[in-house]
Amino acid sequence: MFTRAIVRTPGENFCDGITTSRLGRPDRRKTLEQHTAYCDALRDCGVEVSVLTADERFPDGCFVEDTAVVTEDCAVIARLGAPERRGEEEAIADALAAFRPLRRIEEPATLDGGDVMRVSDQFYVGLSKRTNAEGALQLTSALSEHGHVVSTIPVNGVLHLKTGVTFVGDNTLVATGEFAGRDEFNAFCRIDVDETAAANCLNVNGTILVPAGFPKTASALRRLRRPVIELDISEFRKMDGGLTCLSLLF
Ligand code: CIR
Repeated sequence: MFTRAIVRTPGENFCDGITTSRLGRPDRRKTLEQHTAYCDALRDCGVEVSVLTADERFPDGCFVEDTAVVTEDCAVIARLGAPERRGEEEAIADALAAFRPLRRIEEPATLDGGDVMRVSDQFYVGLSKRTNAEGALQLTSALSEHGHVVSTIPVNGVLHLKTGVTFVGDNTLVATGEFAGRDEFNAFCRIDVDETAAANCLNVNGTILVPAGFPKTASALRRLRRPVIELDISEFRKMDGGLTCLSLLF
């Protein structure tokens, strides 16, 4: 069960962050409304939400997931793969220090939390443009001390591993594109979706948050007989972000 979340309010310059999408510029008012609705949904799932203020040095700072990997034993502070995002992790490390002993990913390693998918004691780490093999190795060293197992998965066509595949509980993965039908995931029940932006779902204490606008994925998830909340995150998608990216849950 998650009891806490850390999120960060999108800054005035959110639209100056990194993006490959061609969906246009985020609207400031809608961005803030969607962020507030996201925080409310986390609270509805029983999570106490700490909202950090924006830091205008970091337009991508609201995508806090990338800055750390938090387990019940420790918080591993990331060294972000995009050089212009480095530094975002410091405010997060300060916030997490109250709750967990900190470990750090050190140069030359890079690691973004969006590349780390946890399934119980198993961690899948995507080797992507943002996360390198040394990053996976250093994460393995930090987590294996606590009995966790880490394996790597190549990521080619999307930003992060969890852009294309997420674990929603009940031994079930939601997967799209290069991750649908992948051998490494044969042991799971699978919801393979062709709505590519819909695979980034978030399981919060048994409730599944799914991005709004993807009816096939939402109805496949409802068949799991678990509560499903659809959240509009159109403005975050414009900056390549999804549901998991917006919080650190622990
Ligand atoms: C970036 O390119 O780093 C941000 N604009 C989006 C990060 C999204 N984070 C995530 O998928 N975990």
